[in-house]
Amino acid sequence: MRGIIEKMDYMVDLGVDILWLNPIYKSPNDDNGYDISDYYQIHEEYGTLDDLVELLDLLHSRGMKLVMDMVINHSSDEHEWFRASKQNDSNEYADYYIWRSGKSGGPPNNWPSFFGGSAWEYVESRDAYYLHLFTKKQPDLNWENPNVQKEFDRILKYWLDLGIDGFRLDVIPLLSKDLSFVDSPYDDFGDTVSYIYSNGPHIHKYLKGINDRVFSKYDILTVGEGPGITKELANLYVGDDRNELDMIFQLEHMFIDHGPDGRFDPKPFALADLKALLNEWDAAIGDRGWLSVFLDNHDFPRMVSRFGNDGPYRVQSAKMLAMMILTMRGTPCIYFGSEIGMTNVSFPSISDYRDVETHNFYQLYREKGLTEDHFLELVERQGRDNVRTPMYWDASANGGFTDGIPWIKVNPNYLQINVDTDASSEDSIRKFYKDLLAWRKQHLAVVYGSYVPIWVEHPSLFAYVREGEKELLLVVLNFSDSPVQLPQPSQVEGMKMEISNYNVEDNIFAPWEGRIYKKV
Ligand code: ISL
Repeated sequence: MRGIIEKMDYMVDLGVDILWLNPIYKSPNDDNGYDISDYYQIHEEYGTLDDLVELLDLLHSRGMKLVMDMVINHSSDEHEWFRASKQNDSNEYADYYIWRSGKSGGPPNNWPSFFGGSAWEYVESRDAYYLHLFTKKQPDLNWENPNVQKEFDRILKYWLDLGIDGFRLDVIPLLSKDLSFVDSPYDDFGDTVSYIYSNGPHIHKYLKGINDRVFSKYDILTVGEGPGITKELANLYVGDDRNELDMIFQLEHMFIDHGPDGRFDPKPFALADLKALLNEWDAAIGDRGWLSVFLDNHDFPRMVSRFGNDGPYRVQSAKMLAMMILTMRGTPCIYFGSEIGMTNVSFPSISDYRDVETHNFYQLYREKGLTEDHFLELVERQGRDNVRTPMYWDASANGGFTDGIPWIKVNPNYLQINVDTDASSEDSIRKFYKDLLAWRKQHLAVVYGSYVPIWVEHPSLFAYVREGEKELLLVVLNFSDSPVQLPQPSQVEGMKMEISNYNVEDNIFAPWEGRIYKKV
């Protein structure tokens, strides 16, 4: 937090409105803070409560807001609730978690955990299994228990009373599960499991309850992370008449290149698939709900490496992707470092990686006979540590992030890709983001206007019209390494080019070129 305070001017200068912090509560860090052992304490490695208050005041004085992450589907197994719960089935906390007896010498059902292996762990003192949809150090809380609900009312109020401006709510559709625990028909670990586990029978009762008792009492933003929320179900969470959440992060496009076994089972995808998916989501949400627009976050690869070209067209494609997330309909979310075009990383050994998901799947894939080198290739493409290296400020040791030892090695390309180098380049990506963000704030059609896709069948161009009360904008983005002819030049007649990453106005779109036109 001292580091963020120190870099406040950087965020103000860029045009950031809201800062979302990943979890900073007390945690044994089995899953980078998504395993909370005390919901009322700040983890000392991030700073103190005083630091947080100072950060919050500073953000507010500079016109920004703070959204904190909150993990209410599971806690750490080191939380005092779980320590008590696992002792016996008669204590106050016995039903805070989901305990079941085993079946024929094994777990209660065949559910896999998102992070590999069974989702059930046996505990001798209770002669029962507890459910953990993530690691075994992340036991799922039992939301059927009114006491669990009361605990979280108190926790959420505690942070809101401190003055924070909202929550990003982790894996929110998992809060209610089908507790009949019917076997999953799938025998893979893929993202399909999120559709089985999510959207349980009481999910909307729980969310309406939290909204009624807590959220509605404050002027805040709530955004639910939505693995397993389908577009058909989305407006049940964010519809304007629902009183549940303000918006969700839908994740379907994050799974677009995952095969049946999930992220380490890569599958090619075509731009047409991505376009169709995003266009369908926009149509499903319509004017009733609201989404966040993003192409990367702490769980998925760097957007320039995944959706752009992090080789010869790194700068151009990073800017073009910025144009996309800043002009589609929804609240854009920028993950740190994308504004300087940070890329995926490739470490030489599995021991260089920190993420529990990577290590768990490494064990599983080794058992299946995969070599370390082969698995490393999969991790380089999809592992979460791609986005979890430090921020690179300059070309000094550790990218100027710390004089200490960072939790993970830096990407050797920090020598070229850092804030200093970017700033001194005529082609600065950050400057492009800054100008685009400032432009966006002057063009409300981008925020409130309708969204109408065009040229939907085109294999390389992603294009759409945003129309507000007073203006009409056309966005055209070339998602390819080759030049592309503008399909219908008549479409841009009577329009003026407002923003472009090449600044050449002709009928050919260069590789990864993006343009925003405005009707005059
Ligand atoms: O990436 C996934 C599977 O490979 C997703 O399904 C992922 O599990 C999902 O996005 C949930 O993520 C959130 O909850 C996890 C935590 O590890 C992630 O960092 C968090 O964003 C458990 O708390």
